[in-house]
Amino acid sequence: NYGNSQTNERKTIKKLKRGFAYKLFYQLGVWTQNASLNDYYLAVSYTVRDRMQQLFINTIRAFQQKDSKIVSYLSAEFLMGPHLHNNLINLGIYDQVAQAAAESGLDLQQIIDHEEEPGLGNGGLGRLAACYLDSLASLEIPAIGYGIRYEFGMFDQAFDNGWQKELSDRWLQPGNPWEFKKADMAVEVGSGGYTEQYKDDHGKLRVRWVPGKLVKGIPYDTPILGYRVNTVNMLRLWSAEAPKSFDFAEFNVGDYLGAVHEKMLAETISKVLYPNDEQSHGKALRLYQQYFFVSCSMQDMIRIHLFQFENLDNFSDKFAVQLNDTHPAIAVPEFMRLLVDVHHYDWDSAWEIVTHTFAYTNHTLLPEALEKWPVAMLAGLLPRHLEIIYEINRRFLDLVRLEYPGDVDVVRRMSIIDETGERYVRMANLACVGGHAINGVAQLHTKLLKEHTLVDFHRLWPDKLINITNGVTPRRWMVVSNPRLSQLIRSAIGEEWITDLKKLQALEPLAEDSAFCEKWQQIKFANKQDICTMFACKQGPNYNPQALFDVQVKRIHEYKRQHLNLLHIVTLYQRLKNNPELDIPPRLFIFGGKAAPSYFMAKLIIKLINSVAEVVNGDPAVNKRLQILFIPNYNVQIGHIVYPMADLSEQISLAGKEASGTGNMKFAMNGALTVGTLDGANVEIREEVGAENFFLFGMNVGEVEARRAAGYNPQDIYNENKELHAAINLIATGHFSHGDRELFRPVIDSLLKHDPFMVLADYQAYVDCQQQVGEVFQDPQRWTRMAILNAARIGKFSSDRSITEYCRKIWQVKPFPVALTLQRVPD
Ligand code: DL6
Repeated sequence: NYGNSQTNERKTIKKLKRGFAYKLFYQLGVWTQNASLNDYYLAVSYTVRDRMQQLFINTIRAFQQKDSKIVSYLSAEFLMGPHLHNNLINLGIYDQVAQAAAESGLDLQQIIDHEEEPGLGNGGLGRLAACYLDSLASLEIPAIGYGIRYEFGMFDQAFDNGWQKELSDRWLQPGNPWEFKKADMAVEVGSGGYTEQYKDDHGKLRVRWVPGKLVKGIPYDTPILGYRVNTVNMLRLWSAEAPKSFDFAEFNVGDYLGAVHEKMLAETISKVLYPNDEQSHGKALRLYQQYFFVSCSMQDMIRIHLFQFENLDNFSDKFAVQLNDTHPAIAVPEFMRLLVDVHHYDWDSAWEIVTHTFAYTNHTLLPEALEKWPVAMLAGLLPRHLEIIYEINRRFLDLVRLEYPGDVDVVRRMSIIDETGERYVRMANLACVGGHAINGVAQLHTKLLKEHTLVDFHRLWPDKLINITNGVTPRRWMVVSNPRLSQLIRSAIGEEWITDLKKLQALEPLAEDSAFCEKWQQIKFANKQDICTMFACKQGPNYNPQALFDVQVKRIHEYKRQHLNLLHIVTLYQRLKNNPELDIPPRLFIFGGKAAPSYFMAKLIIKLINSVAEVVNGDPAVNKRLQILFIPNYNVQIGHIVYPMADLSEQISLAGKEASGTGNMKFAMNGALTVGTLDGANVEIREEVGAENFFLFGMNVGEVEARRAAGYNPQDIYNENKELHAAINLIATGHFSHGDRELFRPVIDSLLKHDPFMVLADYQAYVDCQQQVGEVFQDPQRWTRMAILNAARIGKFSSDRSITEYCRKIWQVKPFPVALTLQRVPD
C-alpha cells in the first residue's frame, strides 16, 4: 500500500508540474525562460483552480436541487485576503504543490507572497464576511456571498515623512486567476426616471417604475472552498457596465465621445470601495452602489428559484438572506418591488415572503455610523423604492400606534423616516422592520442594542433581537498563517481542532509540560525573528526578538484609542530617561492600521506615532529597551505574519464602543495575551480564557456612563496626574516634532478639552496594568503557561460556532453534503 501511495503521489506531482507548464504555455502564452514571477503565480493558481472545478460544479448543481436551502450573504464588503495559500490548505495539496514547484525550479512561498490580495473591505465587517464564507463552505452549507467587484479596493497606505499617503489599489492589474466572468448571466438595473400607474391585461391597476437609465451587472464568481469537503460555494461579485457599448443614436448625431462618457459613468458604479468612517449620506454614488449590487443579487436569486419552482411563494424556504449591516438594506423595498410590480404579488403576500427572507446583523454602536439617506436623494435615484418605503412605514407605524396609543415620541423614534430636520431614510429601522431577525455580534453589544440603539424595536418585538458572537476561521488564522504552531499542536493533539476548535482544550494539560512549553516558546521566538528580518529598524538598532512584542493592529480610530497606547509609550520613555536602571523588559511596540482619508484626527495620530517612533528608536539611551514599528499598509497578508508573532494583544477601546472586535480572537488563538477593557467580545474572551489569564483594566460601561453623567473633566486628571501631565507636555512642547508646538495641538486639545473616548480617565489603570504585564513577561514559564491556556480555551471564537448558531437560530438551514455526480473531464 505504501508503495502504491508513493506511486500515486509521484503521479500527482508529475501532473501538477505538467499543469504549470501547460498553463504557462497555452493560457499565458509564455515559455519557461521568459516567464515572470507573476506568470508563475498565475500558472500555479490556474493549476490549483482546476483542481477545485469538479467540486465547484457539483456544488452549483446541489444548489439547484429542490431540497437544498441556500444562505445568501449580502455584504458591501468581502475582505477575502490571498486565495492561493488558503486554497492549497483547504484542498489538502499544499505539500504536493510545494514539491511540484520545487521540482519546476520554483519557490512556492515566493509565489504565495506574490499574490495581490483582493482588499474589498475596510476591516472587521468585511473580514468577518470572509471568515463566514469559509465556515459556511467547511460546514457544507450551500451559500452564495453577494457583493461588489470593486475595481479599486481598500487604498494602499504608505508613509511620507510619517504622514499617511493613500495610493490606489490596483489588485486586478496582475490578473485575477480565481474568478470566472459569467457575461451571459448579466442583469439590468435601473435608476432615476419616474413611476406610473397602468392597467394590466386583466384590467387591474398597477404601478411600475420607468427608470431613466439602465446599467448592466455582470457577475464574477470566485469559488470558496470548504476545508477538506466537497462543498465549494460561490462568491458572486457584480461589476457594472453600460448596457450597450455606446449609444447608436448619439453616435449617429456625431456625439461619439458623449456616448463613451455615458459608458464610463456606468462603470464608475463598481469602480471604488468607499473607505468607512466617512460621512457618506451625501454621496449618491455610494447609495447607488448599494442598490446596484442588491438589485443584481435579488434578481439572481429569483432566477435561481424560478429555475426550480413555478413561483416565488416558497422563496424563503429556498433562500435565507442575511443583510450584513445596513448597506444592503435597500434589498427590502427592492424585493417588494420585484414581487409586487414585476411578479404581481399582492402587498400582504409579498410582505410575508420578504419578512421571512431577510435577517439583519448590526455591527456598530456608534451613532454616527448608523446609515441614513436623504429622502430627496432617494426620490431622484430610486423613486419607486421611496414610494414602497413610505408604504412599509405607513403600515408599520399603524402597528406602532396600535401598540402604544397616544405615544407620539415612540412613533417619531421608530419611524423609518427621520423628520427631525432634513428628511432621511433610516436604514437600520428599515432593516429591523423588513426582516424576521436582528442580531448583535457580541453579548455586550447585543445588550447595549437592546438597552439603547434598538431599545424601541426590542420592546415591540422581544424575541426578534438576538446575539450571535462573532468568530474567525482557524483555517486561515492558524493553519495558513501560523504553520509552526499548527504543526506543534497537530503533533500534540491531532488535527480535529481545525474543524472543531473546542478540541484545543486538549492542550490544557500541556501547559504544565516543560518540554511542550519550551517548543511553544521556540515557535513564538522563530515567528518574532521573521518579523525582525522582514522589517529593519530605520533609526536605531535592529528589532530584538527577545523583546515583548506589544501589538495593536486595527483601523486607526479615536474610539480604539491608539493614543492611549502612545501615552503609555511616552510614559515608559520618560521613566527610562529619568531612570536608566529601571527594571522593565525590552518592548517592541507594533502598530498597523489605516485611517479613513478624510478623518483628520486619525491621520494626525498616525503622524504622532511615527514621530514618537523616530525619536524613541533613534535615542541610544532607550532604544535597546523600547522600540516602535508602524507596519505600513496593514492588510490580511500582513495579518498573517502579525498574529503569530505577538506576545501582547492591545484591545483597549473605551467600553461600550467596539461592537465585538475579531482581531482580539485571532491574537488569542495564536497564543498572545490580551491587555483589554470590558468591551465587545473581550468580555467573552476573558470569561473563556479565565480572568487570571487576561490583563483587564479600565472602566466598564456602567462606570463610563456614571463618569460622564457626573460631568467628566479631563483637565482635572491632567492637572492631578504627574506622569500623564509630563507625557502630554512632552508631546505638546514639540519634543517629538522638532520643536513644533502646533503640529499635535489638535490631539492635545481634544484630549484636554473633550476627551470623547475618555483616554485620560483610563490612563492610570492602563499604565498600572501594563506594569503588571511587564512583570509577568519577565517570568517566561508563567507567561507561556498563560499563553497556552489562552489558545486552549479559545474554541468558542471559531466562525464555525458562529455560523452553526446562525443556521439554527436565524436561517433554519442544514448541511447539504455535495455528491460528486458530475465527473471531471479527464486531463
Ligand atoms: O462585526 C464585525 C466588526 C466588529 O468586530 C467591530 O467591532 C465593528 O467595529 C465592525 N463594524 C463596522 C461598522 N461598519 N459599519 N457600519 O465595521 O464590525
